Parts: sequence; structure tokens; C-alpha cells
Amino acid sequence: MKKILTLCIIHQDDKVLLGMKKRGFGVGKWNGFGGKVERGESIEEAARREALEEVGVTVHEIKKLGVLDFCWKGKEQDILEVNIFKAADFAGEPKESEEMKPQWFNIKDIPLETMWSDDKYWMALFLKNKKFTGKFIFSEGDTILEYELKEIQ
Ligand code: 8WZ
Repeated sequence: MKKILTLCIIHQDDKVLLGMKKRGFGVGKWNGFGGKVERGESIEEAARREALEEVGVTVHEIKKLGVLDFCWKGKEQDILEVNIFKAADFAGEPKESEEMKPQWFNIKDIPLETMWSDDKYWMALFLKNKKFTGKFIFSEGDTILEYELKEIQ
């Protein structure tokens, strides 16, 4: 079965806002803000809700740039579809939550070694506002066994 997740990364000028995940899935990694789409909610509504819950900001326009499917070897039917959004503007002051400790990073200093391992493949496209789709197969943890990544439009 397929689970739909959102990921919203705030990108302003030469900086991105990431959060250190403090508990649960992805603990110890820097990532955008996101999580599961709930029943009755659109993917975009979920992306906005997660940004508000996890870092206390209201994102203005958000643009879907990427859709990536993830699975783990031996469990290829269990797919996580991560919908990656960019927000250029938001209201409110980023604040730490129980889920995330936020920090701004210059795009030259994005902490790729402490992020999900797939991010190093698509982050350059994201930063250039390119749209992309892809699929990653992990072994234990987030070690990439195989991947496909395609820029679209
Ligand atoms: C990722 C990811 C398998 C996977 C999941 C997520 C995720 C969790 C919550 C929102 O997205 O985020 C990134 N950058 N790679 C891989």
C-alpha cells in the first residue's frame, strides 16, 4: 500500500529553513517540514498544516516541485510518496516545537551528510526551481540501493 507524505522547504534568497527532527521517523536528520496527509485533507493542505504544527509558520504560496516514491528492499509494495513543496514566503517567527528545532542554512552549507541520503540527488534541482520525479529503493536505514530521478518540463 502507498502512504502519501508532504515535505515543505522554505527557501528565501540564499538560505533554506530546515528542522532537526527530534523524535520519531527521521530522528536526528535535518529536513523540511512535513508528514502524513490525513483523511479529508488535500496534499497541499497537509503541507501547510505540517509547517504550522512543526515550526509555527504560515506558508503563503507553495509550489510542488517534486514527487518521489520510496521503498525498502523486500517491501517493494509499501511505498512512501513524498510530495516536495517550496515556500518562498511565510508569516510568523520560526519556533522550536516538540518535533523540530529550526535553523537557517546558507545554500552553500546545506547539511547533506545529516539529511536523508536521497536529498543530495535532488537538492540542486529544488534550489533551481526545477520539477522532478523519481524513485529510491533503500536497504536498512536510508542506504540507497537503486534510484531513478528525472527532471520534468
Ligand atoms: C524524506 C525522505 C523515505 C523518506 C521520507 C521523507 C519524509 C518524511 C517526512 C517527510 O518526508 O524526506 C527526505 N528529504 N527524504 C525520504
